[in-house]
Amino acid sequence: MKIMIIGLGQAGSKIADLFIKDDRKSHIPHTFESIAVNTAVSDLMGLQYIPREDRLLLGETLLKGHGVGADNKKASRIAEDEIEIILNKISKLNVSDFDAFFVVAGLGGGTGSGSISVVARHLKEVYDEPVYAIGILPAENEGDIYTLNTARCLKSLLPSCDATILVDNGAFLHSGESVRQAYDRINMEIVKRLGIICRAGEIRGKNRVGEMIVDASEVINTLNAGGICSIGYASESVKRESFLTKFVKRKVYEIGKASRVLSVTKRAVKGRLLLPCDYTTSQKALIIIAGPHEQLDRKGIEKARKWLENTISGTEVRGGDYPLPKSNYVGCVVLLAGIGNAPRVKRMLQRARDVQKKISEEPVKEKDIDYLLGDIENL
Ligand SMILES: Nc1nc2c(ncn2[C@@H]2O[C@H](COP(=O)(O)OP(=O)(O)OP(=O)(O)O)[C@@H](O)[C@H]2O)c(=O)[nH]1
Ligand SMILES: [Mg+2]
Repeated sequence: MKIMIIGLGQAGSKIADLFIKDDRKSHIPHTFESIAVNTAVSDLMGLQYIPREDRLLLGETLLKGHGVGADNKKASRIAEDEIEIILNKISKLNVSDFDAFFVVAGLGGGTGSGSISVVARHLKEVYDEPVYAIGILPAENEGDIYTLNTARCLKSLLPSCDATILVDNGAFLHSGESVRQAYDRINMEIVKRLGIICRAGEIRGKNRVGEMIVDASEVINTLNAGGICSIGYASESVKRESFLTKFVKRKVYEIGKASRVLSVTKRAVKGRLLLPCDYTTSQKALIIIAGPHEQLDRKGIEKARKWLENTISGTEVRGGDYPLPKSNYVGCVVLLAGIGNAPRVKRMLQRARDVQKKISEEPVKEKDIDYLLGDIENL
């Protein structure tokens, strides 16, 4: 599957840059291409893998490259005014080769939060390919302005793209750790999980063709459920098979493999999802089992698919494998789409409503001074 990533703001650009770093480690054909967009020149300079000519600075005359300072309304206006800069760049990158767009941003800041739905809307107007958002929710301790920005952003983002994969920064914190300290780990989780989903259907030499290939249309059909999506991951280390185990103990090993595939799938769904949510309310799901050939047990994948089908509200669960000949792990990625109940998002929206109310009731200090000066005699 070939994906064009548009990284917006600092979080979005860093994650896009990491997608490219990870992608360039493997052989061509590449899965991801990316551009980065920001209003702060310093953040664009910090990127390493997205070529300089594909890093776009918006609002230069107004902001002089200094950013919008968490003002997502200002960023939204700038993105709307300068959308041609982004669309022109994308049109030069052979869009007909791509299966889908990812627009990526931290939803609590200014630039990414304000521009992500503007970009998604314009891409949908211009291209037939689906547009998926990857949105980073601030951790609950990140402050009121981040919460309000996120709520404003989600209101326009959800209807602007085909599906929105949410990531909760708070879900990945170790105790005593700050959000900043966790960024690299969270970004790696996003790139690892989506990398497996997007690469699973690619043919990369004889030993790397799966028996149950998940091609682009299966990923797109799953994401067609729309709305809010999340992704789970779990893995288990495995011993590589010797000649002896392969032929003499075949039966025993096969039973073990099938139940391993089922248990690793259950752990992926019940463990740390990118967005913690009630997974049973999903409309559609996709399971990918990655690992050495001999571990990708067909019956196990079928069992895992059946189990998930009986677990979620919807009935469409797709499944497939992704051979990684040299791996010592069996990994499982589960994409959950069209999630009906995400308490974390509801809590955040409730808090945003409270913040908005507090702001509208707060006496504005400048107005008080103006009011008091009103009765003072002029010079
Ligand atoms: N997971 C993750 N979150 C990040 C990262 N960098 C920033 N964030 C989060 O993203 C939100 C802020 O968004 P940024 O991307 O920094 O803001 P921006 O889009 O550059 O907006 P302005 O700087 O205000 O113009 C906060 O919730 C941060 O915790 C990162 O590398 N990874
Ligand atoms: Mg920034």
